[in-house]
Amino acid sequence: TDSATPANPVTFPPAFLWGAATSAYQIEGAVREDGRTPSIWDTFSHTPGKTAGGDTGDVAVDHYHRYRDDVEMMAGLNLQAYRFSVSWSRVQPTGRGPAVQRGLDFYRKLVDELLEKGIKPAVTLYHWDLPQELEDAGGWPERDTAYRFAEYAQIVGEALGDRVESWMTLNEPWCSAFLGYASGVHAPGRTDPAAALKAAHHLNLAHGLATKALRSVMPVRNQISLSLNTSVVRPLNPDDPADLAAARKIDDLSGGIFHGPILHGAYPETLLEATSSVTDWSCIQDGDLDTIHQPIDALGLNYYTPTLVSAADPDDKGPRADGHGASEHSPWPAADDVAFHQSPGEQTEMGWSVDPTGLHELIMRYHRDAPGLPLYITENGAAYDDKPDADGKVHDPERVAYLHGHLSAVRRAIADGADVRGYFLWSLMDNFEWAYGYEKRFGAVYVDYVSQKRTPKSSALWYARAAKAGALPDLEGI
Ligand code: GBH
Repeated sequence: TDSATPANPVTFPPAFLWGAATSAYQIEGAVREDGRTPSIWDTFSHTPGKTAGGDTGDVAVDHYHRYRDDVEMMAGLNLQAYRFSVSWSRVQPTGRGPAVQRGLDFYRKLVDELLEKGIKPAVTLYHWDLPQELEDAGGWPERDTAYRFAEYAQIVGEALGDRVESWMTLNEPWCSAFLGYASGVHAPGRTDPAAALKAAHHLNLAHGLATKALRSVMPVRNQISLSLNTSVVRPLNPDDPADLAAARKIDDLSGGIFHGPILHGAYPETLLEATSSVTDWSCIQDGDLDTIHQPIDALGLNYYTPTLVSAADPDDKGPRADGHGASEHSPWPAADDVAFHQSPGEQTEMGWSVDPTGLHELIMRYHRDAPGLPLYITENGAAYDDKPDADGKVHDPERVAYLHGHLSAVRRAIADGADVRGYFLWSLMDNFEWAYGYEKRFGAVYVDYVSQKRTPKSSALWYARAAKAGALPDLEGI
């Protein structure tokens, strides 16, 4: 059930991993230090009009200088695992060639601090910050970028493979391809649907090539995976075949386009047909699908909210619920016949509806489609309008309820047979929320952006108790 009582707590398997997640550009700052060069997010955030308030990641939450204190804070919050990403242009400033040791050293030191505190590091190699030089050479729509990524993966794998067991190649390739190259609300801000579809294929190829490269340099015990943000797509009217077709199309464009080749070695036929007016898919070369279809050791799922769609009159696009800032350009290629609707129910500060049933549905889907593959929830969380009280404490009962609801959904999926091994709350602390800048706070820990002071919100304290007990504390007194 969803409501834990002291007599009947929602308990998790003992080995279940309680973690939190961040990404490099969102927290590190220090964008010009130790040889780091600009990534596409430096360029984009410094382009007027691209982010709320012109916010940039120049300082972010200064984690590059505060990582020791941050790890100590994680330990104080009983975290068992920490998922972070590596900034490619810190390691390979031009996106190619030899590594900068000072860049690698930062991650070595971070990992050593984590291990010393008994916190399991989980590394994401790419959380959207392509070296600008590679974008100048064509970016993800260019095939060579996939080979550059594999080279970078090998460098980081060689440097950290002895002490990091958990590896993710890509975070949410959907966002990289379609928010970056179709709607343009993310870096590099291009609005070319054909380029976005090519980017998607090259991201898949990059994942496959990097997986091979990592295997060639790392101990066999290490686990390789990636994090997908497959939409949980719901048809407005489940009895209307046109709405079901719309849902199918968005499911292909958000999920099948990645898990098709990665898990099953093929793109869905329905996807290839639906997008044929935009691309002939000649970017898929002989052997690519075999390369992409590498065995992986786990799958990471990121979930925030479901997506509600119906069929639309192509001339009257209808409402578009797009959680990523206004753009006249859709992130969905060849989907003018789909209308997007606000999902029912309570909403977070992002305008995203709170619906834990979607997380259960998502997990069960991969439990069925990828039998035997261990699953991790690599991101889940919510933005709320958090402010310190007069006593300096930050009370965020909505976030506690959000976490309780979603963790209960994870527990239900485990009871239903799914092999979910862990959960990473998004995010450890408030940070640079991409196009929304610092306006949206996803952290369990509050950050004062002037003093950089960290204050655990009540959700962080609640989650710390859950992590320690391996069970969800009830909501009394929150
Ligand atoms: C994640 O992206 C990121 O990995 C993380 O860096 C970020 O801070 C966090 O979530 C919070 O945003 O309505 O058409 O846009 C999540 C991005 C949000 C993408 C929901 C898909 C729904 C489809 N996802 N979105 S649409």
